[in-house]
Amino acid sequence: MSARARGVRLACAAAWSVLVLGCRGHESVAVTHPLDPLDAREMDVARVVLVAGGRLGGSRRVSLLDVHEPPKADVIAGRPTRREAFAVVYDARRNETAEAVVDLAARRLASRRLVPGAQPPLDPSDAALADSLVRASAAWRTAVARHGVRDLSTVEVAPWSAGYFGSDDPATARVVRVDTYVRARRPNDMARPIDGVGVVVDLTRRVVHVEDAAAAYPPPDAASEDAAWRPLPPPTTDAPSVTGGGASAAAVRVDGSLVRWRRWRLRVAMRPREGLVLYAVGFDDGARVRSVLHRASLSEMVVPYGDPGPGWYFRNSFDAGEIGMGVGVAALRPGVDAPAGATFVDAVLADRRGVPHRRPRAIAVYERDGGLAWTHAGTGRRARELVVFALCNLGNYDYGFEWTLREDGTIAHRVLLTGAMAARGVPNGTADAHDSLAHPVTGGVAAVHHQHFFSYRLDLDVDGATPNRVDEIETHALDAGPANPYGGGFAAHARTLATERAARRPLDLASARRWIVLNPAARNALGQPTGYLLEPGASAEPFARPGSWVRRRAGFLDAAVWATPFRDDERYAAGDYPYQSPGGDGLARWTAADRPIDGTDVVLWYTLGVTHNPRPEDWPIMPVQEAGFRLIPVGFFDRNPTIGDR
Ligand SMILES: [Cu+2]
Repeated sequence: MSARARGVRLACAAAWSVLVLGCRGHESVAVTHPLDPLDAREMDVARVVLVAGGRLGGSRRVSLLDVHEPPKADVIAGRPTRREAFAVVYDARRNETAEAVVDLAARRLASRRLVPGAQPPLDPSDAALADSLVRASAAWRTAVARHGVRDLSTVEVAPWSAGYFGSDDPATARVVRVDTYVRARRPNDMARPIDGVGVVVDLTRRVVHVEDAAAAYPPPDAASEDAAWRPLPPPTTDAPSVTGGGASAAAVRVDGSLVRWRRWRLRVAMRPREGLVLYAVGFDDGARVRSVLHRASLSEMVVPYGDPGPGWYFRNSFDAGEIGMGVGVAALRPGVDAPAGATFVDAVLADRRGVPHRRPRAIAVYERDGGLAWTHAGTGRRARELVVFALCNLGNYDYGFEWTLREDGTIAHRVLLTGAMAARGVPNGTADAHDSLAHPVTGGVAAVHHQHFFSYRLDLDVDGATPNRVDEIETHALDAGPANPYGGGFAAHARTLATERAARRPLDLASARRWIVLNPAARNALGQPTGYLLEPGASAEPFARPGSWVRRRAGFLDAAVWATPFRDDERYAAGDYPYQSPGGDGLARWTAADRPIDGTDVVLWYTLGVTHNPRPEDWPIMPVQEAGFRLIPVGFFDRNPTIGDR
């Protein structure tokens, strides 16, 4: 979107819908939207206000600078909203975290508060300080030397989020844990781990504590690293290959955050914490644009590793809340990360000083072939689908987030996992000695078993924000007896989940359990309430024990599905500040009140899991592994909506 367009709106502080792209029949669409991320000019205003008020600069740095979203009620009603910036500022000297809201039109600080005991995400300043403290530590140098590494100029240290294990009070300590590696020659920094050297750094007190495992053996050598990059002999066929995905940008219109493709209308944004966010998603049925999703985002994620030993037990990265998914957004390479024919959308993110930086090609939007749409008796047609894609690099891992919208009303989400697995060194020649906790993947390297959990916040507004409800659908075999004489009978049953506690639900393969968000005030031609159904894909149960620190901190793992009544300030499943958090926050805390959800503006939360048992084929860089879920219309239409479409 142009700065000029934003300026016009800021100047008049008017209803956001006054600026329209033009009308096409019944459709008039605003260029901008109240949930749009801050642009560079707005970030500049926020920074100037914070610095002028003495709230930024010196030992204070920006941890987060993002739009302060206006109340949803105002957005839905189309009422005028204020553009505001939300900043999280960390004062390293005082070890204090503060939140500030800046009124951008008035250029003034609207509010500010300290958040006692809150630790903001790990950032490059923390990493740099941890690096220098570790390198100055005699205990660390001794530990590294014990593993046969003398030349410290070849050694890299990698910071990890600290976790929380009953000590390291976030009110008094800011802790980073550090891994040690021999510097890699290839693009996999995990290839030459110095095993068992765990370092705990308290940045507040500048204290370094080294946990060195008893066994010491040298890290893998350069030849071992190179061996993993040796290609197979070339294939024997000369047939030309097809690359790039054959995408078309021509069918897609992108104006600022607004994406229009066939019947779909949606907004896309790159946000510093959540990464790729979709909002104002609606389906144009020819008469009007019908609301489906108000906002869909990654709420939090966690990656628990199974090895309980030194250097590993703490690894439970909350990659969104402890680092920032959008902070790690990659510039997509046309023809590699996304098809060359895609439309690319830039993002603007602030650095530690609050200075905006343009991040090119943060989001790719394109149409691609969608396979077969439907067919029967010589009729049928091919499907097309719209893809919205972003790629985020979080240290060793890379996560792709792909939303696909189809002409039949389906919204599919896939998360793509690639990059370098976290690995430990093992004595050379180990083939399977570590296979209970880790699996050898190349000479001298074993990758540790771990899980990835992604918690999505799905604010479905099916034909409007309210009243929505959540029904659970289960299918059960009929009892044997006269009503089921041949034993093959089964039937589907629906029940409404009335309150938050009732809506904490596990997956259940045996009953094909599904959840549907319904709007009883909107009916299809058959008289049924219109709805969208959450269809889980492959998933995983957490192996960390109930009551363990990671389970307390990632309380959202206690159920695959949660439902809450909408609240503007309930956005992150593990709470606003998971770094060093002792837990109990987020979904676990909010839903303890057991608020009613039937008839409210329902938010559905879904956590999908991947159990990653490493294999040699995942080394040196993992082929993309994927997991996902679908939102599919149920009674939202009267029939297959693609009949008659061309
Ligand atoms: Cu993994």
